[in-house]
Amino acid sequence: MMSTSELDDHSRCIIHIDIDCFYAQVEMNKEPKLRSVPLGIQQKNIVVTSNYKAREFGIKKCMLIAEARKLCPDLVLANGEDLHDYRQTSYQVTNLLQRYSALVERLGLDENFIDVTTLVNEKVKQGGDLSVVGNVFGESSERCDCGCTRRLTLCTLVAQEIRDLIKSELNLTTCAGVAHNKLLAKLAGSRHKPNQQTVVFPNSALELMLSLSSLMSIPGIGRAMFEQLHKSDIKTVEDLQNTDFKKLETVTGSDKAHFIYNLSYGIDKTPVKPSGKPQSIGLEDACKSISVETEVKKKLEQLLHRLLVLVTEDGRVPKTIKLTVRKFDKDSKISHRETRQCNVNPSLFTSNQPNKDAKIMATVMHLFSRIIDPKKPYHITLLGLSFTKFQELPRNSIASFLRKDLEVQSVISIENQSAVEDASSSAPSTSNVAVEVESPTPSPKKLKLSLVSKKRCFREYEDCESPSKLKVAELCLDSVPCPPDADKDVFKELPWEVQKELWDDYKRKRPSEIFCSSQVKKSKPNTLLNYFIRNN
Ligand code: TTP
Ligand code: MG
Repeated sequence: MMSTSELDDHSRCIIHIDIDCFYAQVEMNKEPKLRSVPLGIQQKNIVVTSNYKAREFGIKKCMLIAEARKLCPDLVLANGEDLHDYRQTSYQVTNLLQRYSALVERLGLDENFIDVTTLVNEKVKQGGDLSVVGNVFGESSERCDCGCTRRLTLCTLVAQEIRDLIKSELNLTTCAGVAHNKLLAKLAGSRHKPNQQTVVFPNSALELMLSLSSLMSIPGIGRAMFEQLHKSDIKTVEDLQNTDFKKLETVTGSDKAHFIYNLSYGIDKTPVKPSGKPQSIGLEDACKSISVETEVKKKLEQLLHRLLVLVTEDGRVPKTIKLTVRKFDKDSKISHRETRQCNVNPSLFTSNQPNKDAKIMATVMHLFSRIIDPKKPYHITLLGLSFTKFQELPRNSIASFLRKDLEVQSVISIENQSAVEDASSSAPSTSNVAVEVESPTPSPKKLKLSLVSKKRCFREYEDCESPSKLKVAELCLDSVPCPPDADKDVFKELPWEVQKELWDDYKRKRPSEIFCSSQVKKSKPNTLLNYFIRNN
């Protein structure tokens, strides 16, 4: 058996934070009366989590409601299907942790890793006697002499401070694990719950790994890998440690073999990767069966409405919308998902557009018609909507050129920040808004600057006369005529590809009208060149 200290580097200080009974705490903070009762959080017919009072009755995560009620007839249920408040709280916790280190990695909604090595190394220089705060995992009192003992001891103080801050600012209790890598920190944190913290020193890493009842308890080994290993008779952590490495490579492939072999010894070199904003923001809703378009539309309208709230809170400007439909095939009894996506007009999100929902819904329903043929019977068991790409300002574009120019001009003339915000809310430019929200934690100075720049942009664009003050969003290179039977306002807001498809569709159906009608003229391409000619 290897000794971890021979192979492992103990220089890092990692804290894993897990919020106690997360959804239940959010609900109890909204309604403090719930603190004194056994509380379950319901999604469909399942209790996804419960407060610790309810857990005393034996209620477990993902238990059926009926079963939970049998165990605890007085169980109070709160509906947890709308994740809005949980997401919001989750990001508040992450933001708070970012005060301690830039290296904060989110794991789901209620867990975060923080690498506080830099902070701890600063504290190490200060000297003084120290003792561990919280629990220590393991029987061994042997300590490594590379300096990790002092660092991890200091790290327990930092963990306590962080947990106190989360409690005082957000009224949430948490558990923390402290170790020199992510794997051990996560495992240590789950040892004493709720509202406690545990450190594991490197000499106890093996003991911690060998205490795991199943390979599935190792974060990093999922069900598929677990089953693969099981088939090869590798069933326990000890089995994995003692497996001939060549054999393991044939089971899992070389890279994975190295990774999980190291994990079994408590060695995890993966860094804490700072999580940016999510790459997509989406919602899904499973349903029994939907087979008429009015119901589809109603469901999608509800999803879109909630999704727009999330996007507004996120602050970025979406570029692409994606529709997911899960269809159930009655003959084969198989469900499968299909998705379609297309661009959305970013200006819909940056100005106070009337009928914004209706305009986006037109695009959504168009995507729907590309998945489902309404003339044939269908059974939908899930609908999902997400925004999958967000606008970034292209470097060296006319927009970024203008933005720089405007930022420089505008710093001088700020007096009232709230007035600036009002003006910016109706600013027609899309690009400038994207610049502001791309920065995850703008310093107050930066934020002020970008808000000002928005105000200035608005004014400049309003009086725009010269090509240099051209509205960037209007650099439309090839406009598509609106079919006479379509609503012009809605059509205007559709993405170019959708407009084109509608127009082509119209042309296909009624070619003669197009050539005869005096109202529908062949559109003149609106090129950049034309623009400059017109303005000069
Ligand atoms: P967990 O951290 O697993 O659970 P928890 O925070 O409720 O409880 P603990 O004190 O043991 O940490 O999950 C975080 C949240 O995720 C949980 O509050 C509810 C939600 N959740 C689901 O939606 N589905 C699930 O299957 C599980 C396990 C959790
Ligand atoms: Mg939790």
